[in-house]
Amino acid sequence: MAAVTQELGLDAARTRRVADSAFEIRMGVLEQGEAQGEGYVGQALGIADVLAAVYCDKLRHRPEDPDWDGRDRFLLSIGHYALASYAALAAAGVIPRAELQTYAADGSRLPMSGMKTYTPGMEISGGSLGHGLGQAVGMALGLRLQGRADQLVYNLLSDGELNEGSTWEAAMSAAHWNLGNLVALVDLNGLQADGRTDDILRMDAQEDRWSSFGWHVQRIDGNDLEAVLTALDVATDQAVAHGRPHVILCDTVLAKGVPILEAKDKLHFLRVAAEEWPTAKEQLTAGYEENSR
Ligand SMILES: Cc1ncc(C[n+]2csc(CCOP(=O)(O)OP(=O)(O)O)c2C)c(N)n1
Ligand SMILES: [Mg+2]
Repeated sequence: MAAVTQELGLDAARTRRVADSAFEIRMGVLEQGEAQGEGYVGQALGIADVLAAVYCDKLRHRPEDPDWDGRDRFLLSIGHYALASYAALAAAGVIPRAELQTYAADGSRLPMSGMKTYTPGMEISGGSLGHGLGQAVGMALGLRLQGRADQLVYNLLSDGELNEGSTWEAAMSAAHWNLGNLVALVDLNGLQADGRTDDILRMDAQEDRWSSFGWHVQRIDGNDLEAVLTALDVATDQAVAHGRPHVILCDTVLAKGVPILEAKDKLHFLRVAAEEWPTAKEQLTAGYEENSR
């Protein structure tokens, strides 16, 4: 990793720090899955590198004051990815790590689908797909109207949400309003609830689609931390009050980093036998140590 980092001009200590956070996020995802015996674990492991780069490097926020007015916004439109956000919020110090044990339990602040009113640091409620980008457009425009376009709005959406007309209405609006302070991150994990994304509604030429809607487009391997950091740097360096909105299309691998889970089918929602969780954690740790050498 060090050689590639140098070649890209990234600071090695920075990449290492974010890689540590990605490991912490993945472990937090497994801890939540184990506590509940099930959950949307596959997509959370897949998007962990992107969330580590956003929450533990790029996002301007104050962990001890999640409602700080000067913060950047991170909107999770895919409510079912909430355990990924919770693990990221714990890694960023917004919620206590031990609280991850309460994932999806009665009375918990960490419901199975992300809710603004329950969890510190959650900007919107998810669950009904296809609404996140529209809300992000409203927030980015609102911040600009208040003269605060230096505060960025990030929105993580899924490839399933690209089937929603509302996503493309929002994409058109963002370009119409020249929202250069908006960064959309799309998790292209190739899967939806009922099958492969390509089988349900064709998803080809994503770069061309976004670009024809007026967006600045980058497509990356979303599990390559250097690529993620570089793409985010490019997007945020070019973030301006009036300009093209940015989309980073992230190809990710479901259950990345945990071979026994990667090998499963029905990865949209995983039920895992109690005895498999310790193996999953061991595999995650072994892979991380291997990559850290
Ligand atoms: C408007 C709306 N339609 C349908 C659903 C049901 N639903 C929940 S998750 C999901 C899959 C969406 O695709 P994606 O987020 O890409 O799935 P994943 O990658 O997590 O498997 C669907 C259709 C929903 N929550 N909201
Ligand atoms: Mg998907």
